[in-house]
Amino acid sequence: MKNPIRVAVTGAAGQIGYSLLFRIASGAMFGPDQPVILQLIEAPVEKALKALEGVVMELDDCAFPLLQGVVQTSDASVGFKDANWCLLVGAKPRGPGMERADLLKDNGRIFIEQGRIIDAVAATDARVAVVGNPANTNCMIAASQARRLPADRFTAMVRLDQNRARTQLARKAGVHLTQVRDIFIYGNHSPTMFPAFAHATVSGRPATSVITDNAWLQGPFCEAVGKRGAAIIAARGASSAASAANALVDHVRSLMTPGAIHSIAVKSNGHYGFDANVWAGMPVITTTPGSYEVITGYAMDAFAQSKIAATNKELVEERSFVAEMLG
Ligand code: NAX
Repeated sequence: MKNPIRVAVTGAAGQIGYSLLFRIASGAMFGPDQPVILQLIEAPVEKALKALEGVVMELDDCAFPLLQGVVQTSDASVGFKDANWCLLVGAKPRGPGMERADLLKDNGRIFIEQGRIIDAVAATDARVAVVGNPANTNCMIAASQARRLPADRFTAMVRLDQNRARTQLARKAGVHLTQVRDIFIYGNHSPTMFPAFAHATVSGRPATSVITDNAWLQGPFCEAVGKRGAAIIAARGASSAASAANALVDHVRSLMTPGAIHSIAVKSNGHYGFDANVWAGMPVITTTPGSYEVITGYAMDAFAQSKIAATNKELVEERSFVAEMLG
């Protein structure tokens, strides 16, 4: 029997948590022979903690063979203790009439605190994946607090956007989505993100030679991927949850699979013209479990450069709203 992986999850009683925890405990994230211990962190709010109790009762009732323990707490220093993976799903939602700058600052305070505590108490090999919005900037903020853990351990999720883009291309081309490869997301997890269709392939051929409607690729395709979250809210009356949880399973599983090529938001280091020190979506290849290298070789045409410039501008602006918090 392998040693269990300790997985800390914030926002564990929320919508995404409710789809996510059962998949982690069933082996979908780390594999069918990898035991896990779930360390579930909720806000210190009675309703949330009560809901978490119910979720833990349901985890008990699943009798998952791989689940070796569950911690439930509102104390982040207990929840992140010795965690190998820290999945930061909980965040403050945007309230009615709330300015984007205020949302960034409110979440900034949460992610400063969580980044500091993770750096102090998580396992030496800890990896952090941020889902709570604004995910890229929250990730940058958490990483800013790390002294022990290197910045490349902090990633944010753009995999839902990659999965959405893959399905849209497959539909347009009239093929099964497994025929679509190498579609990567650049920039912010927001409507400014850029799904770089020029590098994608469909059935082994360049996507642009299979889908020759360039106006569709540049317009409705990019827009549909960027605004898919809003379309789901309009249809379902609630934001994406099961698909977001599924994307996080994909994000972590790809990061644990050497050779996997996928999109994650990482510290830019100036790649593809992104400002150094913002966290931007880009393609990576997993090298060893949990580690990756950015794939830097994709050429960007004028259209792609303009899309990257726009999403970079938004990331730089988000950073400026919280600059004084970063220390
Ligand atoms: P919910 O509002 O259902 O759940 C969030 C949970 O987080 C709540 O239970 C709340 O009590 C908890 N929480 C708040 N502050 C906390 C803190 N400081 N510590 C621990 N827990 C805390 O939201 P849900 O639908 O689950 O979405 C969670 C986050 O994911 C949101 O920020 C949402 O915007 C974001 N999303 C990100 C996506 C992505 O692709 N990166 C897609 C889906 C989703 O919209």
